[in-house]
Amino acid sequence: MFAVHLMAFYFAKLKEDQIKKVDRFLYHMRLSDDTLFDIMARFQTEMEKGLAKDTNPTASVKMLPTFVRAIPDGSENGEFLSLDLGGSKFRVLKVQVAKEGKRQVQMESQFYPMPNEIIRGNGTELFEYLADCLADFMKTKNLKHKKLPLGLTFSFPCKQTKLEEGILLSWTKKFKVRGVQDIDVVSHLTKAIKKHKDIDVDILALVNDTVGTMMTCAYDDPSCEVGVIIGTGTNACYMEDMSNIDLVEGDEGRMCINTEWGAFGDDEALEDIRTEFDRELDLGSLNPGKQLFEKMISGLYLGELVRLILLKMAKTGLLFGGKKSSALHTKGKIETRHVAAMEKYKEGLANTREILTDLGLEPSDADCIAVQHVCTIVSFRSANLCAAALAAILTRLRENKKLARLRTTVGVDGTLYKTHPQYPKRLHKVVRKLVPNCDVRFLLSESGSTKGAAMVTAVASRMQAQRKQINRVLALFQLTREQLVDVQGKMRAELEYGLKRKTHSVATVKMLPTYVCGLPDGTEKGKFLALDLGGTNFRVLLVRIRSGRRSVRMYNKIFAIPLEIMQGTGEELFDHIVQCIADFLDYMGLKGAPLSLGFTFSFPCRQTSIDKGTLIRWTKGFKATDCEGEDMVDMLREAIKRRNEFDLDVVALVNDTVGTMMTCAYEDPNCEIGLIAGKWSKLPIDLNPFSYHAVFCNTLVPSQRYPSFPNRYEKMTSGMYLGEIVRQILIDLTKQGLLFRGKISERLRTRDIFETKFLSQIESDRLALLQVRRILQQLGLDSTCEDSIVVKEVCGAVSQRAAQLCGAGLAAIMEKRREDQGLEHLKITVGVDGTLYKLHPHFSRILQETVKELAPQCDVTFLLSEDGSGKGAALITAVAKRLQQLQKEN
Ligand code: 0WK
Ligand code: 0WK
Ligand code: BGC
Repeated sequence: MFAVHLMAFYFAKLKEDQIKKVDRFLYHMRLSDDTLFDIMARFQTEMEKGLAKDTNPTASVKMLPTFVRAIPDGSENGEFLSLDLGGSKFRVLKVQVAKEGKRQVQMESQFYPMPNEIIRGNGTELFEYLADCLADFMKTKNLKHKKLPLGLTFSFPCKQTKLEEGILLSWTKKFKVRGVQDIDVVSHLTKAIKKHKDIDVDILALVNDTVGTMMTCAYDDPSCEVGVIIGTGTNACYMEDMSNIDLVEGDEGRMCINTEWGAFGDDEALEDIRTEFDRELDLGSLNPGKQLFEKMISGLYLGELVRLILLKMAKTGLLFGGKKSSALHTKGKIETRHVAAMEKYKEGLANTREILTDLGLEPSDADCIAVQHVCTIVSFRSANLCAAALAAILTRLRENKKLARLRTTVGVDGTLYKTHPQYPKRLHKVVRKLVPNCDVRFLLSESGSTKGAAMVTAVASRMQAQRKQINRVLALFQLTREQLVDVQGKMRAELEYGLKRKTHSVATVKMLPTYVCGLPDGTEKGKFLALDLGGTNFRVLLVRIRSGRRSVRMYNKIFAIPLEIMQGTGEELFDHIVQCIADFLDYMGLKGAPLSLGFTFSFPCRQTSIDKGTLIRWTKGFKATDCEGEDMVDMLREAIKRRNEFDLDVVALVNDTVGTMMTCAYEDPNCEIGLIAGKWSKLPIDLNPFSYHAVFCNTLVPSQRYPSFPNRYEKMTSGMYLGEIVRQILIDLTKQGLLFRGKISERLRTRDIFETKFLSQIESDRLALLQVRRILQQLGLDSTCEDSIVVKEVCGAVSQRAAQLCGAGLAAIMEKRREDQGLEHLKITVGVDGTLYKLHPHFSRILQETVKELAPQCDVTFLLSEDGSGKGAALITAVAKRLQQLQKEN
């Protein structure tokens, strides 16, 4: 028994000595916590540099966008092919995702050798070899008759501008194939596959193995948002906020970033921790100066590092009594599987002796203990360095989410992580030490990255199919130049129809004379009352016109027109209007003052004089009875009489388009057209000597030619309807399962629930997708990023068509003005008003571009009416009063 204790003491002492000896020799490889925190901070800086547009070109950690925007959501299904190139083995797989709706994945795979002459040959040979393996696999699995989508796991740094493309930046690990760098590997593989006439494959996605690993694990654990490979090579990816990725358009949602952390330190950022052995290994590697971080971590290098250390220790007599063997001198003789074997708990020392013996050495016990500890230090440093970089990524995720504590899952794969006995434990422990405010679950990827690649391909093909269907719907709203010219031509014809006595009655565009014949000449002066009814707000205004200075002072009050008044009796409506006038005059202390009144009445009226206008029909939700066919000025005068409180002279009935034109003409005499692009859309034109307002809405008047479809033009162009059109489209797309996972909310079923102001909000460039999602939430819609992107596209398509159609109509009028005046070029101003034109982020620009395109010989100024049409109505009243005065004097 004493002998046993003596032996144990001797052995423990021996071990202690050897460990100390090795610790001293490899002092630089033992990284303190401070050093690890420092490396973590350095890596965080490198990530920033890689993500930023201006520093990315010089960054060593390239932070490559992968165009993988979402993890699997369980709706993926179908049959896919997958190639897995870049790890220790090359595999071809068939992946069946979610058969009969069950959330499961079945895989059949075949490994194929990667001969040296292929991985060190030229590109054409490589891709043809891959295509041959694929063809062989499809033959074996009887898939040649099928057209199948393929996902390519390509585990090398690739610059991507889309999912199905990958420009190789550089080879790493054992690969050094000529003629592939800086080329798109997808198109080259596609070309090679095409040579096999009997297989039909569509490469839909190229993914890095880290991304495939993250997706594979995310299929089982949706909180997985990091993928790490610690295998032949090493690397990591994670889901980054789009707003932090300068290299890709858009700020919405997230995208997976392939960090390519293997190149960390290629800019000498880690020279202080790299040792002579790292430098020696690098010099002897296939890519000196490159992948320096990887060369301190991954499986392709750990064994070689140990060999170089053992060789140096032998040379300095610290091992094997200074004896060396040719094997110990031979590069690559010690592999990482040997290191893993030597670090096994129980049989580690025995393995060490066996391995050293196989290397032609005669190791002593002390040597074996020492060598085992060398392995420990080398692999421990590897785990530490990995942990430091991973901790940096986890910290970034926590900060992106603005969380005090992050709960997340890291998907891991790679032979070193999987086969080295201590590696996972060491890595987890150090990560938790470096980021105590992160609860990290490490999930080993059982089925490799290809399952993940199939997921990405499944998502890509689903998105591709969806995109096709969505594009089909959106295409309905995309108007070609020919179509716009056609609309312009039709509008032009309708203008002529409307003007001609013979065709007026059948015309859809009614071209109603307004009896506004003259523009203000600056002599107008006095106080005028104006009413502005028919837009979003009902306003009563007092307009003080000062002669000679072409400026007016305005006081106004906005009043509501309750629905029951809009849809009550005509008498109630006009009594309500007069009540508002009374409140306003009270408020202005002008009750009883004799005032002339201009009445902006924005509904189609057939006028026979400036103060006589018969309502043709109500529009815009107004339905007051006993009004259609009645003279609106009479009804107002009767209501004023009924009130018998003030002395008002209703001088002019004006459409809001005419009021808007006049308001703008007061500043710019070139203004001969008024446009309302608001909740409703209309256009008046001044056609010598009469201004007509081409009430498109009067297309609303059922005429012989269009008995039943009133307001078509307005229903495609005005704010009142755009939201409703969007709602209809969203319902249609949701029914097709293309949006909101096919779930239509109760609120979305509600007519007019999707207000046009939502379009303006959703389409504003400043609004992040998150806010779009908030709007959709208000409609009871639980949306994904993709959903929000599609909703934004739908809004854009609908508002673009509206603006273009408005532009085509306006261009028709301008061209008529120009030709009527026999001008080669017409310089003209359009006075504009209306909430859609004023508030929608793109409407006015698209409308103006369309006019420019369709009426190139017109030099058009668009003048926004700041004061509304009420001012115009007052000016028209002043002009009418002036002309009346003139007539009296003559
Ligand atoms: C298995 C994955 C593959 C990846 C490999 C990395 O399916 O995509 O490249 O792990 O580990 P290695 O084989 O290099 O040890
Ligand atoms: C403001 C004008 C008013 C016109 C309105 C149209 O003062 O006469 O009806 O613009 O824009 P909407 O309010 O329909 O957007
Ligand atoms: C490559 C990475 C790959 C990693 C793991 C590295 O050498 O650059 O793209 O993810 O190895 O296979």
